[in-house]
Amino acid sequence: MEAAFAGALAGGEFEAWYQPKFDPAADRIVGAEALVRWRKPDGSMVSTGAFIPLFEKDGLVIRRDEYIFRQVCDLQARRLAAGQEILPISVNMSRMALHRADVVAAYRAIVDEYRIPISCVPIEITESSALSSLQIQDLVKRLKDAGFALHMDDFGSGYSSLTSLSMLPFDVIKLDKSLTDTLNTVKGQTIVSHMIDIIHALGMRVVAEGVEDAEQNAYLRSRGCDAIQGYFYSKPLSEEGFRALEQKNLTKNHDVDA
Ligand code: G
Ligand code: MN
Repeated sequence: MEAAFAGALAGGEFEAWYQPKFDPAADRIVGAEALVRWRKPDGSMVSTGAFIPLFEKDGLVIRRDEYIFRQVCDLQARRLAAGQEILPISVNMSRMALHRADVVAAYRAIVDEYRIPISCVPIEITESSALSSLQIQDLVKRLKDAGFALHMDDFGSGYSSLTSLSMLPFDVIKLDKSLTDTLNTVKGQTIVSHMIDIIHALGMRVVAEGVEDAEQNAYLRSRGCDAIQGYFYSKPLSEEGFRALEQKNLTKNHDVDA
């Protein structure tokens, strides 16, 4: 599997797919998250559930993350050249990046190489390891100093702690799907509603992940959640699918304005 993975990386078999983020109040696309997908030369897709956990422990993940980052910078550069609106597209950075001393400089150099605004490629990091929290703190600060917008991924799951909200300079907090899943209970609503207030009071924005139905969406919208990501609006899409959806969205908004 490891050899297959290295071969796939070299062979360009990894693709960035895009899951849109929507502003629930304005009902329009405000950004996207790039997610890795593996397409075999025969055209079949390898299930993400099957290969992501396998390589989370391996250094190959660092190269995969950088590859996807490059794909996203390339897409943003093409949008810029075409005079299109540049919506931010966030990329995931694995904790494995902690083992690469030059990761911040390398990412910054890629942004410069593609001549894109650094604000259009936010970085998502999971603050999930109590043991390495000092190292995470250092990485997050260095990314921030380099100019990157930072999104805390999967907040509310695993080892993510409330302390990190005050300690780390994130711009956006992404509420984990496990929190969204509790919205069918009054207790779950109470926690999420107050989390949104805390995050706003700290000067950060909130994205809810894994929103799958209209009730969850309506509640989050009523509580002022800044953006929604999940199957309710859209699954991750190929670049082509994402651009088509965006086009439809623009047309829709244009109709409303007219
Ligand atoms: O760790 P992170 O939150 O970056 O993972 C995102 C993953 O969650 C992607 O693989 C994506 O396909 C999946 N995902 C996104 N939205 C939904 C959703 O509404 N429901 C479920 N079950 N999975 C989702
Ligand atoms: Mn993510």
